[in-house]
Amino acid sequence: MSSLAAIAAKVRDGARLSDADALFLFESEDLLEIGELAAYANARKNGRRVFYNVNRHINYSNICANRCRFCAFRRDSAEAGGYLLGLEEIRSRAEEALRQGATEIHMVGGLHPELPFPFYGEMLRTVKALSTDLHLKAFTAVEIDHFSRISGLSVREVLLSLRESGLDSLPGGGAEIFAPSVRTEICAEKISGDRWLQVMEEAHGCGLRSNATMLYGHLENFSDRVDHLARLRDLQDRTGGFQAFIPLSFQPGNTSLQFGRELRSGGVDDLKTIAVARLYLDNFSNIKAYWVLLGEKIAQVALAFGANDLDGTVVDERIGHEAGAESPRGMTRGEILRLIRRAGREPVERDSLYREIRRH
Ligand code: V47
Repeated sequence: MSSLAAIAAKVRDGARLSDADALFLFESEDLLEIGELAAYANARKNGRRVFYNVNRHINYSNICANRCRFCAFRRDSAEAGGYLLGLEEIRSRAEEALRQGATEIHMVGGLHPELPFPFYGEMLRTVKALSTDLHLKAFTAVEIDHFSRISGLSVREVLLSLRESGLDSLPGGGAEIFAPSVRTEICAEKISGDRWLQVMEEAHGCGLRSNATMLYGHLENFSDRVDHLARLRDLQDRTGGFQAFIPLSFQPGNTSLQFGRELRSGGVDDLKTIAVARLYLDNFSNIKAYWVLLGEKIAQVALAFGANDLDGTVVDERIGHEAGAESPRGMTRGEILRLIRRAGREPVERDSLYREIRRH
C-alpha cells in the first residue's frame, strides 16, 4: 500500500517508486508535499542550477497525412494555410538564429505526403553547412517511421543516413499517450506507442540521444499517465539514451478535442505532473518545464517542483500557439535569465547534450 510517508521514505533513501506510488501521487491532493519531495530529489541531482539553451524552432511544413485530434497545427495539402518552407527560407531562419547566438535548431514538421526521403537529408545539410557547431535536433520518432516507410529503408538505415547529413539528436515529440485505448481516440493514424519506443531504442542504439514527452490533460486518466512513464523508465533503464523528459500540457484551442476550455489541465495538475515525473523517472537527469505550454509563471514555479530545465529561446513557436497557448512565441536570453534568477536559482546555459556553456 502506498502512502505519502512511505513514498517520502523511499525518496530520502533514493529507492525507486513503484507504479502504485506514482498513481497514489497523481491522485493525492497534497500538492505542496509532493512538490517538496520532488524539489529534494531534483536538488540532489542538480543543486540550484537551472538549464536553458539558446535555440530556434523551425517547423518546415504543417502539411500532415495524420489527423491527430489534439493538433491545431496540421493542414491538408490543399487546405488554406498549408505551407512547406523552401531550403532557402530554412537556411535564412537558421542563419538568423546563429546571429542571435543559437546553439541548436529544433526542426520538426508534419508527415508530408509528397516529399521524398532525400529532401530531409538535404534540409539537414543546408543548415549544417552554416556551422558544424550548430546542433540539429530534428524529426520525431513519428517522422523517422514515416521516412522508413517512404524510402523502403529500415529505421536504422534512415537514422544512419540522416546522421551522415548532420542529424545530432531527436526531439521527444509524437509520444502523446502510449495507452492504446486513448491513443486510438486522439491520434488513430499515428504510429503506436510500441513503435515510438522501438524507433527511440534504435536511435539510442545508433548513439543518437533523444528526449521523451507525454501529452497530458486531454482524455487520459492517471493510470494512462503512469503506464506512459513506466514504459519510458523501462526503456531508459535499457539504453540511457533519453536526455530529458518533457510533460506537454494540452492546449485545446482550435482542436477537435475542445469541449470549451475545460480540457486545459490547470496549474495544479501541471505542477503535480512535473513533480511526479521527477520522483518516478529516477533515471532521467532532466525534467523540462516547457514554458511555451505552461506559461512563464507556472514554468517558473515548476522550478520549485522538480524541474531543472526551462527549454530555450524558441523564437517562433507554432504548434502550441495554433492551439491557443498564451505564452509569447519566443523569449530572449535576458527574459529567461530573469525568470530563473527570480526563482532564486542559478541559470546555466547548456548545449543540446546538457554540457555547460556558461554559468551566470
Ligand atoms: O508531438 C500537439 C504536442 C508535440 C498540441 O524534445 C500539443 O526538446 C499541447 O514535442 N497542445 C511537439 N501540445 C512538441 C515537442 C517538443 C517541444 C519542445 C521541446 C521538445 C524537445 C519537444 O507537441 C507533439 C504533440 O505531443 N502537441 N498539439 C496541443 N494542442
